[in-house]
Amino acid sequence: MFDSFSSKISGIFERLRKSGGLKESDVDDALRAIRIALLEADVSLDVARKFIAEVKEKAIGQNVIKSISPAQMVVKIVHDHLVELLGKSTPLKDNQKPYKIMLVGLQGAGKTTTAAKLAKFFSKKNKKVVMASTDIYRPAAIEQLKVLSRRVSGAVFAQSDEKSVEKICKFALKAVKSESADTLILDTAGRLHIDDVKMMELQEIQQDVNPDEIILVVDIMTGQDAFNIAKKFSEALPISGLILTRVDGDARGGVALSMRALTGCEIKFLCTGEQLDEIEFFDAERIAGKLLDMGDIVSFVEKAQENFTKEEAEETAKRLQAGIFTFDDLAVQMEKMSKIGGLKMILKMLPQSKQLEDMLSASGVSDKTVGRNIAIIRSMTKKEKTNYKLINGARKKRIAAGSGTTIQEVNKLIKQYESTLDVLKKIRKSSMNKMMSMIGR
Ligand SMILES: Nc1nc2c(ncn2[C@@H]2O[C@H](COP(=O)(O)OP(=O)(O)OP(=O)(O)O)[C@@H](O)[C@H]2O)c(=O)[nH]1
Ligand SMILES: [Mg+2]
Repeated sequence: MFDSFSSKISGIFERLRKSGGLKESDVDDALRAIRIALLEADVSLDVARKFIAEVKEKAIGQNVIKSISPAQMVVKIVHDHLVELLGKSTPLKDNQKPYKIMLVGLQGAGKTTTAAKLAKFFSKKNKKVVMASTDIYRPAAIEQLKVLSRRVSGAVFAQSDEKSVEKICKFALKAVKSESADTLILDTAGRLHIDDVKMMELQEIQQDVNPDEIILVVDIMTGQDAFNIAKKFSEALPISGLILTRVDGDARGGVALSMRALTGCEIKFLCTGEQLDEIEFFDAERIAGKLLDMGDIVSFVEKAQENFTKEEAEETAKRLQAGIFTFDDLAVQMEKMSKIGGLKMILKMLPQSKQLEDMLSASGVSDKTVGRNIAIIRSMTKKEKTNYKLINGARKKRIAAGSGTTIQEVNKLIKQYESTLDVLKKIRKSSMNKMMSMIGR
């Protein structure tokens, strides 16, 4: 569903990221492009406008810490806003027994298929499921659910000869009791239009069954109509959540994006095909991550925010500017970088990463050796750390023994440190400050 929206939006961020130094106009351009992508995905104009305005306000007010490029920050802000827009759903209360779910919706929305999918979903969670249908109107509708129920191992279809909705409900509740079932899934009849008669029948079922969830099944292909359907049903029944079906097509992703904002209804599941396991629990975080396809950046920014303070960053930058880079500095850099997910990931994400990669490969720092190298540095004396030329053969032996490493490893680290100093000297005059601020903070 989200494929084209997702690829558009990641394209926008890709360009933003490549632009390196970021001007406000770059952010503006990106936000404009995101707005268009939202509208193309069928997000309503109001929702798209509000979304962009909020992201912009947050982006401008944000204290961007320097380890993060502004582009990364924008990705993070957009991500968080997407999560908010999609809306987190409350966890299922399926620990209570019996847990009764009633499915409602317009004709052809996918209720019966979804009933079977849910039965399978809960069966897989080792719940004993009873399925029943009150659709006495469409010929073979009850049979349809019965046939589907055979494909759900362990589920019981409450087969009754009753012809009234009320009696079918009673029969279903009895089956739940006699089977000592955990879950009841009750399918109801769909109608072409929302009318009072239909709503009254549903209200009566609600009173008879007293369900824990009344879930509205909405076909996402109905587009903007989906909002009206949700509103109308909510007016008549205490809808506890939505299940969106036909989320397998590419278009109309905007319905999912704007549903929460426009109706206040929680989305509980997405159905992505006709097969019984094509249903997934609605997880706003995961969907936002998928939409942006930039989960790595989002978690990087989070970790960086946790691990680096602005003051620390400024201090490091000052020292580097003055040409000071001791073994302690190296240890701090290595430690911080390993904390925020390893060098490779950082390099992948930073602008100007080619230059940085050269520098780091010259310094020979790799994720694997970080722990051992830090141990070596900890075994050095204060003087050794600031003046590596003091480290002679005897000292190397002591350091190796103290850190549980070998003299070769100590030599290697010193060599790496030397070449880092060399590289630092070379690039200091140009854009060093900027670049080091990126790995350092
Ligand atoms: N592609 C796709 N098709 C679906 C999905 N869910 C249901 N369908 C199909 O949609 C058609 C209608 O589904 P039903 O489950 O019978 O819909 P209903 O709401 O029970 O219909 P009525 O009982 O007539 O109101 C069937 O052909 C299903 O296979 C979905 O998520 N994706
Ligand atoms: Mg049906």
